[in-house]
Amino acid sequence: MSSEKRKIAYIDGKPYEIGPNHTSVLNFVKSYLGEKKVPTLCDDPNLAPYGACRVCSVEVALVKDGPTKVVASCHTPVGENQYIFTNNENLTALRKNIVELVLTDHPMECGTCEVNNNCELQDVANDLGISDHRYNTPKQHKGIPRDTSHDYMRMNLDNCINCGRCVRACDEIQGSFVLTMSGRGFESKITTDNDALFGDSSCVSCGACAHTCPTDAISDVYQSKSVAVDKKVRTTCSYCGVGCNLEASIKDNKVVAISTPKESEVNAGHTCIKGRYAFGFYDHPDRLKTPLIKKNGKFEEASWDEAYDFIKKELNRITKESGPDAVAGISSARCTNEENYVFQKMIRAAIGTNNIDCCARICHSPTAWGMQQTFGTGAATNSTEDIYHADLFMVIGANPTNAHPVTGAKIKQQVMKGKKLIVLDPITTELAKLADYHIKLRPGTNVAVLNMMLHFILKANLYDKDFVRDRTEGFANFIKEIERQDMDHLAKVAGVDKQLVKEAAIAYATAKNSMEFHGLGVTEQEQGSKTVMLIADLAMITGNIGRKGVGVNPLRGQNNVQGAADMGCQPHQGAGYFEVADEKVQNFYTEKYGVVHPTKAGLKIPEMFDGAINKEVKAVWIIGEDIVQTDPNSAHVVQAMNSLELLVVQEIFMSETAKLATVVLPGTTFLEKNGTFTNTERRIQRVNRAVPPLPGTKTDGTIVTDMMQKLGFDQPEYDADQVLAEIADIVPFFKGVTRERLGKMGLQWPVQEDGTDTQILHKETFKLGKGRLKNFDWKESTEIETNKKEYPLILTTSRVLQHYNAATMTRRTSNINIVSEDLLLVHPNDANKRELNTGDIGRLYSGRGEVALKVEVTDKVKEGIVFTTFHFPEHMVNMVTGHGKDEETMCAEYKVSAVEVQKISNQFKTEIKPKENQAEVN
Ligand SMILES: Nc1nc2c(c(=O)[nH]1)N[C@H]1C(S)=C(S)[C@@H](COP(=O)(O)OP(=O)(O)OC[C@H]3O[C@@H](n4cnc5c(=O)[nH]c(N)nc54)[C@H](O)[C@@H]3O)O[C@H]1N2
Ligand SMILES: Nc1nc2c(c(=O)[nH]1)N[C@H]1C(S)=C(S)[C@@H](COP(=O)(O)OP(=O)(O)OC[C@H]3O[C@@H](n4cnc5c(=O)[nH]c(N)nc54)[C@H](O)[C@@H]3O)O[C@H]1N2
Ligand SMILES: [Mo]
Repeated sequence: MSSEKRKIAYIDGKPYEIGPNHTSVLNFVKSYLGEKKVPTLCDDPNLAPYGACRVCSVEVALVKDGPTKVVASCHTPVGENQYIFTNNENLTALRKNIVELVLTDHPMECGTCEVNNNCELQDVANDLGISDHRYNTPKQHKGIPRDTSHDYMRMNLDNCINCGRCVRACDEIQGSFVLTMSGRGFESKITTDNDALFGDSSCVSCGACAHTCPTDAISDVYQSKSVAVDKKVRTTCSYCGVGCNLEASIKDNKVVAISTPKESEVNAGHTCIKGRYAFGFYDHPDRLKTPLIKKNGKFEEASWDEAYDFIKKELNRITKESGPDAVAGISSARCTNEENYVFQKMIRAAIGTNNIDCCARICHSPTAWGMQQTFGTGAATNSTEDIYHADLFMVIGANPTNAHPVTGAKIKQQVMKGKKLIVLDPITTELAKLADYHIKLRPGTNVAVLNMMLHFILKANLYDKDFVRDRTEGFANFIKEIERQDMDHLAKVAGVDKQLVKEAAIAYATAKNSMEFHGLGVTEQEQGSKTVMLIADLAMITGNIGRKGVGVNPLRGQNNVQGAADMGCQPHQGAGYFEVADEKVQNFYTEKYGVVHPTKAGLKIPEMFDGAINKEVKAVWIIGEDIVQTDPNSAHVVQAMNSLELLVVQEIFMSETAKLATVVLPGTTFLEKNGTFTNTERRIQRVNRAVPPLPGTKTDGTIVTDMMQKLGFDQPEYDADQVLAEIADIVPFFKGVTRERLGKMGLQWPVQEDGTDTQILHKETFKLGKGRLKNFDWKESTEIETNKKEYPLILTTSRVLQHYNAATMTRRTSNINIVSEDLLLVHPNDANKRELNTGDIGRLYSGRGEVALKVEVTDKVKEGIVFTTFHFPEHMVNMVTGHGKDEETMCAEYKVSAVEVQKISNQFKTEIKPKENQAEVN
């Protein structure tokens, strides 16, 4: 029992206990007596208390029967022995008068309230018994023209009551500072930065302003508060690994809008342009709606049975002729856990090969592998919520304000409040601009800079002796190897300032809680796994692991890439990360699946491509991954796919890969399916069907299960809950997971049998017992070593906020109006040498291929580096990227390609064909 004294305050005469989350009188009252007990207007629980409108006024006495004072409850702290009075004649009169004054400026005929009774202002007015305008003063906002310039929001300032919630949401949640209140008194109104039209402002379209607006003065184009809907379905976003909780509004069986639920652990009511607005792809006319079989080079429509029978016949033929290892599967990190689970089961148990992989291979496989070597578990050690408990952030090779926008915004907010930030990135990202230490290293030199940081910490004797002694092994050798590193040499190769690295290292080591995040700038490198292990070293020698506000935290990419690997979509590990090379493991799966488990090691994605070209792999089945556009060296991928006898592609759109398929099977989007996704902080969250599958399509889990049955495997009819139960039986860290237990907020694995989940890993001990300190020397990338003479620039590729990977989805939404092409960023000095100006078309080429891109000259990139994205098939940037890969996991080296750029006068079309000399240079 806690010995702490319980603190009590009184609401309307009754005692209530003050809890740790009761910061204001308002949230104290609301938590016990409901939302409606005290009316509010300018308050939003996700924003700092503002105290402007005073509609939430209450009376407070400090002693029983003592004199009372009227206070704004939203920004008055609740205190012990306060006597709070929420309702009396005085208060009603005061509130009524305030709202009547507010209404002076709000047109009674605005209309929102009549349709859906969904206007907060109207609700408050109704509750207070106000039915008409009392004051007849001129309406200050009358006649301000509607601003319809934005793709996703409307501004109708006629309705505005100057509560400032939109401005505060933009500042305090998103951190974009786009909206301001301009003018004074009666003249004051909301404007955008530079007084631009909303659509021309620097708005990032997160929608936080529309979401908080109490009157529809700013509203979503899709979700005006005045439109009545049939129902709202809570689900989880299918873009990035943040895993935002969303609420889909449904009318006539169509998704008409997406918003965020009030309660959400992950995103607290926030989300980004993609989660909130980029859902229009789901019923886009381009959706695949019937199975297709290619005959004589042309797709012909087929029934599901025809397609299944065709595949069955071909698979049987191929496995009979060449054995099951001539078949391979690539699973989708966009699909649910249940779908990934049944797919790997089909490949392993119904077909009989370990040739199964997923996009983690080209994304965070070095993270999973590297962390397994050092800690024993290859997943984020902490929770996103820990951001609030950290004192310093170190962001290495990640651009979260673009790629994980809700997490990025949270970090940004904390940094603006004074927490320290170290960024290692060759690009001046949005976070880099705010960083105390921006180490603008050359791509491919993370190992050099991390060795420097470790060296400076050890030399300054700033390591955590207790942690090193009690929780790690290998320190004696480690310190010797790190101390011998040559700082001047490493600073030179990385192109960084030694002093800056030293200061950053000391800041990381001396902050109370240092929290690390990393992304693809770490993993998509030849020394990717090594970098991950050095990051783990840094956390271990400074004791930044195993408690709140610290840790090693990969920002996993896809919505369910964590889950795809957890479910066994990797060649070397089955569901639950059991090594399939181990005989005991094979016996375990044999018993569970009821068929003999394959013993031969499976192929990784790049090995599947080589196998296809060598005719060892004859059939590939791909679910939701556009390898032609997104894997490196597109021409090589195309060659591999064209070498196959059977290519099955399960897709929602005719992607570049689907075009090469023998059979295309139309799957469904996340809005049409049930199941679970696991986000970057190991949180398993529910995906709930919002609308039925489009006619002609089937959920991906159903397709795979149908096929298993066709192949004669005894798999029950697809039901996501039943599959989840099977997963819980096999995967130890899912032991206590059931759909009911996941509830609204989900659970973070490992989940014990009784349903207890885990926010922080490695608290007392590592899975390996002691953490393993490992050291590595920096080595120049082979890609650079081999090609730098002919191709002196280094290309690094990444993403923009508005588009998502192959962008099959985001290109089919209004996001295309905001960004419609991949741009090539070139440093002014490099541009000068090549007579390139902003707006010119540059020919970007390497030993693999060439593409044409519009150039932007900018010092955002380091000299010698060019930067672009890979979202548009018209550009096909991966024509240029190469076969460099992480030495341990084969993760593609997308962050380092040797290239050259040349000005060209006419735009030429990118063609997917290999350069003749390709064989020598890749
Ligand atoms: N809007 C949007 N969001 C996405 C995606 C998307 O396509 N669009 N994709 C999702 C996916 S699959 C993933 S994996 C994540 C990826 O998200 P992130 O991990 O943030 O990946 P990137 O933006 O590709 O690269 C991160 C940063 O690495 C830097 N970098 C390049 N080379 C180096 C280097 O040698 N060292 C260091 N330290 N940094 C380097 C780049 O400049 C870039 O700023 O995003 C997910 N979210
Ligand atoms: N140059 C360069 N290339 C890169 C990267 C880079 O940084 N630079 N990053 C790499 C990384 S980290 C990754 S993860 C990969 C991502 O590469 P992909 O996984 O190929 O990218 P996505 O666009 O996410 O593609 C998924 C495909 O799934 C389909 N899809 C979406 N939802 C569903 C569904 O529910 N069911 C089915 N059946 N299909 C669905 C979409 O239409 C899309 O075609 O790209 C890699 N490529
Ligand atoms: Mo990724």
